[in-house]
Amino acid sequence: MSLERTSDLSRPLSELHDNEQLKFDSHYLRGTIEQSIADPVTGAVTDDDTKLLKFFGIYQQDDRDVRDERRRSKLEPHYQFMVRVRLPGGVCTPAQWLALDDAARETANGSLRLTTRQTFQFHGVFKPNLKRHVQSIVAAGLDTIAACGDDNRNVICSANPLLSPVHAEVSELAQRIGKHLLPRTGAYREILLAQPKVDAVAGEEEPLYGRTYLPRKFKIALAIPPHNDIDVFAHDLGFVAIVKDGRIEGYNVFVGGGMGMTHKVPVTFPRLSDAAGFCVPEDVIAIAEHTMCIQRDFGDRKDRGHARFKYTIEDRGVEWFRSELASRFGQVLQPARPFSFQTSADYYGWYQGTDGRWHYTLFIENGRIADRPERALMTGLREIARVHSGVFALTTNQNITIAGVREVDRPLIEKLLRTHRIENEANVSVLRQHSMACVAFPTCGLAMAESERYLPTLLSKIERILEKLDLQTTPITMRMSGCPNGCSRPYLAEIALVGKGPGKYNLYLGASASGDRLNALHQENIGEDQILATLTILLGRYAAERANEERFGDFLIRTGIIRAMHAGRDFQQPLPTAASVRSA
Ligand code: SRM
Ligand code: SF4
Repeated sequence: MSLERTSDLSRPLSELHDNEQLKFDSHYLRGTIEQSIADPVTGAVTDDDTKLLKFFGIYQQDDRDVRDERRRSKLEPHYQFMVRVRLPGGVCTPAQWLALDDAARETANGSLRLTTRQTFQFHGVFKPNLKRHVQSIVAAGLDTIAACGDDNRNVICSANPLLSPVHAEVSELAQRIGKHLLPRTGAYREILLAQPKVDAVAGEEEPLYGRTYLPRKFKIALAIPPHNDIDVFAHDLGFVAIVKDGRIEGYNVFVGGGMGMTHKVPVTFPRLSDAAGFCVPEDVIAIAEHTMCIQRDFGDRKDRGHARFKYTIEDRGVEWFRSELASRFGQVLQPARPFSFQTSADYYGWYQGTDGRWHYTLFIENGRIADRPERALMTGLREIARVHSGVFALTTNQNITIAGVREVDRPLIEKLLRTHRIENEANVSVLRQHSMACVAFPTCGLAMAESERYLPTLLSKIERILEKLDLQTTPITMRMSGCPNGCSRPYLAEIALVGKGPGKYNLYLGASASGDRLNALHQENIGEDQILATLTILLGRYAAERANEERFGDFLIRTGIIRAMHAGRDFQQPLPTAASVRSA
């Protein structure tokens, strides 16, 4: 692997990944998207335009449930698009909620999907509806720019801005960082919003990104201790607010986190970020910009499997980063300051903010908002949006907080929750409240196994085990991903299942509950029977042997059943475990 500087300006494009040439030649992401969308012969766009459209929050997909059937019938795949909204900080107004709900019904598959990065996804948007769909999002005062692609993604932060002045300040900062790092190309407006072309020289330059943008996606997150709801160590760049007497003194800066890996390719691995230092609030945006630009210039542009910032940091070290940052920023980061996290879970139900207003965090199973016979979630939330005077704050655990409810309005919101049978208490076990699954089938082109559609059933079976052991009120984080890319941040769950093939998963165990310790591979390629058998044994031991208040992940580490993993290169190796457990 090369440690040379690898930005588009320093090496011939011919030596780099094909995507670099594509970006370079795309005229700031225009490519032939316009023609591809207009082509009536196919429901798809060209391969190159598929890659470029990602920069605008749009993924081409096909319905994998009918892929084989259509192939047999000699039909092209059932092409459709996933559209992801850019929502820095995860906040929208009730009016925006209603507009997105309308868009889901009119030009998508009738559901909304809350993501692990605090935003909305639409699935099942067909090509003839694509522009109209995006335009309806933009008409609501939102957009989809840079929600995907080799750029700075949605900036996420501790969820609810109305909880306290500190939360409001962090949320506002997340929005400012997101805005500052936005691509400036006019392609989005021209092609998707049908606005007139702007002057090529004045309007289309990308001062931060250049013609080849970033080597890969770049993710920024801001956390407010003691709550690590955003899993701050899982992101390329993390800021942890250091709060004293209700005032933010500054932020600890963490670099080089990420989840994605490829099965059986040990040079790929999830990684927790390293502390790089402390900065004052006024410097955050400059540090975010410089850090992103360091990755722009030094990230691997040849091997996309090695192109995330976590590999730049792993290869070069955090001291190298500190000095590179200092040379660009003109200042050395101060030493990181002490802080501690207690949990990465959401606080559910009703709670009060510093100004006396109420907030209700509603559990949304795997983030999917749709009406089911037993639970009219989509209708219920629409009815709430019609009367709610605060905001909706999306959490990175795929849930929603109905935020800023006045005392006088609380009975009405409670009534609507009850009428549509969507309140937490009626539906959700403690285990389920601490669970997440990525989308996977039928839309995700990379899925190897089911996730969103399977986790609810599996949880019901694990709930029965917990009840027998009298553990039903004990919080345990459980996450599932349909492939090792880790979109549900599974490597930070106490119990994680990562898809290997149809019905088969790798079982990872032993992460901390506060998001500062990765789990480790325990069993490979196992099906449901084996999963339940293993968990029955381990949870049984936990029920019998745990120390007071000890979390399941910590118990597994303390007893040596799982060896703690902090960073990488040996993450994919199966670990030695107690014989009794191994034979389960
Ligand atoms: Fe993800 C790719 C869904 C959060 C790591 N992710 C995908 C795609 C777009 C599949 C594709 O490339 O064709 C998935 C679309 C599925 C679908 O049908 O909707 C997808 N990722 C999701 C979401 C919707 C999962 C969810 O259930 O909520 C999340 C959307 C977040 C958002 O709003 O922006 C989502 N993805 C994540 C996270 C979690 C996070 O960022 O906190 C990760 C791990 C963190 C990280 O980036 O390291 C993540 N997604 C990936 C990767 C692996 C990247 C890597 O470094 O190797 C891929 C594959 C890729 O980029 O090549 C991927
Ligand atoms: Fe798709 Fe894999 Fe992400 Fe799940 S983890 S959404 S299967 S890319």
